[in-house]
Amino acid sequence: MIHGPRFALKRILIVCLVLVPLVVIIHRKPDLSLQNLRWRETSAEDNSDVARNELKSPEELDQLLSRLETPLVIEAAHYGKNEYKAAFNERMELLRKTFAEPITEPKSMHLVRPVDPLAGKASATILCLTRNQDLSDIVTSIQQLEEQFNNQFGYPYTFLNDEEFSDHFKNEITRLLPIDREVQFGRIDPKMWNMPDSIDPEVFKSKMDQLEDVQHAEKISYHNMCRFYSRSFYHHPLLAKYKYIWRIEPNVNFYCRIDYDVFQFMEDNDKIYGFVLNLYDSPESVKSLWKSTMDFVEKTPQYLHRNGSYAWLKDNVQKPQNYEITGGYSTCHFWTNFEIINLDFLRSKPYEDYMHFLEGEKGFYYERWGDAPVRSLALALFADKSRIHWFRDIGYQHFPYTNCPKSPAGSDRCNGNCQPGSFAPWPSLRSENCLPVWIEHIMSQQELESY
Ligand SMILES: Nc1nc2c(ncn2[C@@H]2O[C@H](COP(=O)(O)OP(=O)(O)O)[C@@H](O)[C@H]2O)c(=O)[nH]1
Ligand SMILES: [Mg+2]
Repeated sequence: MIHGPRFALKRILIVCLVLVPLVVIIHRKPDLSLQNLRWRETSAEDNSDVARNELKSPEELDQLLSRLETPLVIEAAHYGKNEYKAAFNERMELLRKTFAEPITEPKSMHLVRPVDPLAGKASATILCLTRNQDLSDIVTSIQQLEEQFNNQFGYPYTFLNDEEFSDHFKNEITRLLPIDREVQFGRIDPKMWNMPDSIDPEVFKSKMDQLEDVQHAEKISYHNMCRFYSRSFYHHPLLAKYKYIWRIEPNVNFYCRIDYDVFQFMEDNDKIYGFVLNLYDSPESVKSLWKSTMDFVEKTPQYLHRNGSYAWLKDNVQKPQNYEITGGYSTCHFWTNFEIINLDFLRSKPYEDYMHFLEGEKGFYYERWGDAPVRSLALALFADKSRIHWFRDIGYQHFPYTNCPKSPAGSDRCNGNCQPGSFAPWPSLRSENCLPVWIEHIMSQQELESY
């Protein structure tokens, strides 16, 4: 009798402990299916490999390392012209079919609309690295991004430059945006930007003379930019308070309205990286990057993610010469002029250690390593592939490449200024598209069905 009320109290407590969180979950995310819940659980678990020091066994590490040594299609090394053509056509057909499907926006779960109290509230900024003379080109990019997305969400802008922004630049940008919009202008510390002392300018020059066919190889400023975007930008004090950035560049086009908060989408779906275009690179620009990366991986194999995007790195079918020249890297990479990044990934130990190692390899100057292949290698090796999202719905162009979704009949979401499924103005560039590898070998069923 004495224990009766206590027992009842205990029961009430247990019921509350179980029911209250359940009610909260159901209330917050009314459309969470069991499948989605599982997806969240899996990616959260996988992501914490390094952080939780979940050591992989020597056998598992051997398996992962051997996948990094194995080309995607072993027989492709002996393909004749006809076999190559058949394989290439199959990939183009996959692209054609994918882009023939009308889409709007992720069917996902819970999209945050402009009226939602969470709209515009993610810890995020739109990031533009520009020079003063790029003003008119960055204005056209911003006008379109505002019109298609940001006038509904009001995310702040951060402008960075290796020189001081002129008053003219700052005034024009401020005039362009609504009066209450937060805008920051920052100068980059020369130590973050300039060629470091470890690089010998004479050696740099002689190496670049040999790379004359590689775009921008002769421009020191381009090397500075690639190194900055690879290993430094996320340390800029103006970005310290943000978790996400959306990078934009001068002179890009946005063709379709985005009526949901993409940063909240990243957060809600546990994504760390969003891209729209995915290409092969000039192999001469990254001739030793794969070898350096494998040296790093051999020193730190525990950083490898067991659900990494390895097949994408190992494609040897479409550009066998790239695979050959780099000693085993397809050169597939996310085209980083558009990227939405969870900066926690860049600030993580695997990424930072990798950047430190690459800096010592000197390829930002003695070759012309781009931030795109560097970022892509880090993501493919150290991140769970299910946390990388192809924003199929974002109509985008940075010359000469385009991502142009097809809309359902009657939809006015896209403005008609791009041809659905178009990729490049010249057919000869079709082979530069690495998206078919991503679609076929990396995307899960869930991702494939997410539009
Ligand atoms: N402030 C500054 N920005 C640069 C410099 N070089 C390139 N950028 C920026 O870096 C990004 C990439 O440069 P871009 O010329 O578009 O390279 P591409 O797209 O690879 O041809 C753009 O946002 C440029 O505005 C530079 O020397 N100074
Ligand atoms: Mg550009």
